[in-house]
Amino acid sequence: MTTSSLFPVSINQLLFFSVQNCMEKCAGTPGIPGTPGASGLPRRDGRDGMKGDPGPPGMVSGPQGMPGLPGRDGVPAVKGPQGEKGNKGERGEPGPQEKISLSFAVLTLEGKITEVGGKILTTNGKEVNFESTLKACEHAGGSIATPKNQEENDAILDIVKQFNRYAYLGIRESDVPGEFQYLDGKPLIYNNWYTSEPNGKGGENCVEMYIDGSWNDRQCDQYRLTICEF
Ligand SMILES: [Ca+2]
Repeated sequence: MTTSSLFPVSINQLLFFSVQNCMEKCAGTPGIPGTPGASGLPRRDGRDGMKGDPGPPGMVSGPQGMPGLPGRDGVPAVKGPQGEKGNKGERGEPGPQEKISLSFAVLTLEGKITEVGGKILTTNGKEVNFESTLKACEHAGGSIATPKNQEENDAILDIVKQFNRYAYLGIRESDVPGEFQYLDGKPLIYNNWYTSEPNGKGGENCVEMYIDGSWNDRQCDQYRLTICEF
């Protein structure tokens, strides 16, 4: 007996059957992945592309920029013209000397003081005898009015006429009757005797001025306007 006799199908049929069955029912384990292939050689650059469209407009710079640095100093200004003169201030209080000058000016305006040739003539308005006149003027720091020229005589006359009173002069009869002299004994260098004066001949030792400026020898005990010179 042979193998063929024992099995109804041949071996080839079994193998075929076995492979076919395995392809349909028996999956195998996956194989190991192969290694990556090497990179290819670089290609040459392509040709330039077409020009693109223009981009959108840029942003306009905003208003809130950073403040700039301070500017440099300007050119110095030229000095302007001088302003107008201000109003005069109020007059201050007069000083001692100014008070004297002011008093003098007031008295001059009132005719109580007359200045002539550097000599000042004034009166206190009182009528006293000759001796009292001498004392009053000396007490004031002056002396009795003594005209030594026409100008001074006129100045004394102004006061006499203003008060309408006669006034004794600084002239006195000397030891020689009828001869008059200054109080210091010096001879007269000027006179203005009224007509027929002096006529006292030793009885009228003093001299008075009339209201026309002329002179008359007269007793010394009369009350006459006190006029002093300084
Ligand atoms: Ca006389």
